[in-house]
Amino acid sequence: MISVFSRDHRLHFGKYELIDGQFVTPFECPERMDRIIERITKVKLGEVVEPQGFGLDPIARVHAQDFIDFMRTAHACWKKRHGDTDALPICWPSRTFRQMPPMEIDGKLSYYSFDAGTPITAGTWQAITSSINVALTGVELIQSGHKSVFSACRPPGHHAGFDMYGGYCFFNNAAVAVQALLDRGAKRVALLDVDYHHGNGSQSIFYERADVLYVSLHGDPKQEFPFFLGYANETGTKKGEGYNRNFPMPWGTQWKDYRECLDQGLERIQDFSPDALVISLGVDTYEKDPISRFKLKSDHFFNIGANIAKKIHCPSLFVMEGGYSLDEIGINVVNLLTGFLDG
Ligand code: SP5
Ligand code: ZN
Repeated sequence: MISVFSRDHRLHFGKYELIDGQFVTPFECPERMDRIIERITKVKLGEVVEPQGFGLDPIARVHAQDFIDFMRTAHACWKKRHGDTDALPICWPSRTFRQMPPMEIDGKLSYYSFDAGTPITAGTWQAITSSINVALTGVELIQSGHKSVFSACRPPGHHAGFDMYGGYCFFNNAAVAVQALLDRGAKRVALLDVDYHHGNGSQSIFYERADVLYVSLHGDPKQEFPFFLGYANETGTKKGEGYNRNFPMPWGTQWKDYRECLDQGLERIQDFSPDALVISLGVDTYEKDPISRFKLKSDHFFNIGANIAKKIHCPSLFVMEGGYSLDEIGINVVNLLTGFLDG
């Protein structure tokens, strides 16, 4: 399988995220991607190519223009006020507040974000635009005839919504890829999200649409981040009614139960008969993941890939999302991809 990768991911390297009441070095760190690429090279999964540039237009197909402009200028504005530190929000326009961006950068960060775990740094803009190019180069390769491609996106994307960042995500790489596939001729695209966390951004972006089926397997939002979306009764609205499917699972979920949900999700995708499949590939369902609570073992990622390949027979683009166990992230990602190739 061919992979797309850019060294620019290293330019996004926050010093702090707020988690469990403490500021710690972010779990979403450059070493994650280094480990993945190391493993891909070691097992000779296939060629690793650099991304082409696609500009900002494909991003604007999914994200608000004011949000894109904010992202481009956020750290420079922050630096003027506070120096070259991580830009982090400190309060949010919850419920009875007015929903409008204020003038000052501190308030703008709050308006456009939903958590304090997602620092913006001097290099974030270049890293997130490169990450989008990595996803879009994957689309290009799929359209030039590759049956499957791995886009080694970092930072990840599935928590990022129309005009909102958070959960380590800024631009939604998978959603931009889905929209690009549609804009280049696909009639229906399925987005399968196997990251441990619900992809609230991906769900909300496509929630009213019937040309994109979103299927997600994740930690139950009544227990788990992002807490406020991802319930089973969220099935889509308007034309999108029936084109959103959530499989929330409790803490401690093991392969047996996970597999049943995966099978149901894949059956729904089969019924949809998509022209292309995008997989939001997170491996934070792993038993030793430091911030998650599912119990999948490394071998099970092989099974996930194989089950996808057995049930869905259309061009498939894998877009990297989460996974924070540095010692096994490479093994788990490559297991899933090789399982898919062998399946
Ligand atoms: C892309 C992705 O996987 N984003 C995940 C963002 C998770 N943010 C923090 C979740 C809070 C986890 N709390 C458990 C702490 C374990 N000690
Ligand atoms: Zn995750």
